[in-house]
Amino acid sequence: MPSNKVPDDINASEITPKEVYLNRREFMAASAMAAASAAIPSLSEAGPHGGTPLKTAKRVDYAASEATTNYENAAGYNNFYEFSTNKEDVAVLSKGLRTRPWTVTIEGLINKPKAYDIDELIKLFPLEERIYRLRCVEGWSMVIPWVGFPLEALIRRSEPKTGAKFVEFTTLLDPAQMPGQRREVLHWPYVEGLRLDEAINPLTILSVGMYGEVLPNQNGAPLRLVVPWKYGFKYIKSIVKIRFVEQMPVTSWMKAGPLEYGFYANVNPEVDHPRWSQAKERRIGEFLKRKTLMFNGYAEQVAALYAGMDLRRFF
Ligand SMILES: Nc1nc2c(c(=O)[nH]1)N[C@H]1C(S)=C(S)[C@@H](COP(=O)(O)O)O[C@H]1N2
Ligand SMILES: [Mo]
Repeated sequence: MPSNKVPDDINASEITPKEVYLNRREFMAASAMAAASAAIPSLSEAGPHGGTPLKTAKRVDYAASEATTNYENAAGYNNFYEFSTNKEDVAVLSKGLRTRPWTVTIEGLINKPKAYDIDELIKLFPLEERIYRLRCVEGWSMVIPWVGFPLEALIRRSEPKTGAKFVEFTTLLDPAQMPGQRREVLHWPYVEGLRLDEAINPLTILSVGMYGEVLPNQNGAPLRLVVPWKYGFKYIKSIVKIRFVEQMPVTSWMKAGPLEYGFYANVNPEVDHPRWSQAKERRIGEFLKRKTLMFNGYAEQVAALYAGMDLRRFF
């Protein structure tokens, strides 16, 4: 069940002076370079945030140099209903999630179905750093330096058949490890989906890390989707299955609130949520609200995907 309250304003403890995160950003750039020049990191060599450093082949800033959200907020203010509906509790409750060994099954309408071990999967594709805005449907936003690889690379390798029109993603189902799954907060397991052309768009990545290190559990370790022109709920975490299908998948949020959470979920300041406006957003770490951008600022890259579609109807 989606939360029934209009999102709270971000409390004062989350507001970080600009100098602090700008310095952090420079610090991050330096540490990313240090990580890149290091030998293959072993688990004992933790990065500045305590995670294993990841090597990236290239780095592109898709957030117009807007300040990167500080790590403590990105890793401490999380939506991950499998653990808790309280954003501040997710980090602690997800600490024990076992992310190794981890299998990701690629199946459905493809010529090359396969169960990949996560470490095998990660080694197949060069990792990149992508700095993207993330806009949650609740009205807050962040700028995150993700580490990942284009979903397109995995899709090409899997050779979709002509009947494949959509891609369905599924999160781990394990109530023993995920206390939130012991309650019917959502229809478990969490399911999300993309149209195939959205899935192969160059902006779409599978993320395995952020801030130069492996993903913290609360951010969706070991593998999560990142689709920066869509609302945050599309960024499904801790993926165990990717299935190619002919029909549009019915996602967990569509089941929870079909009039509130559509399949497309494109960020659109002109189409309000039934219970609140989507015209503005509060960037975590900033005081004044800023205007939400069409397709979260990525219209140039993705608007053509929706040419001729009524975006009020296909919300
Ligand atoms: N499996 C799963 N994935 C999920 C969620 C969830 O509850 N379960 N929440 C979504 C929502 S609403 C948002 S805004 C983002 C938040 O990602 P973050 O915690 O890394 O900022 O994760 C998305 N992915
Ligand atoms: Mo969200």
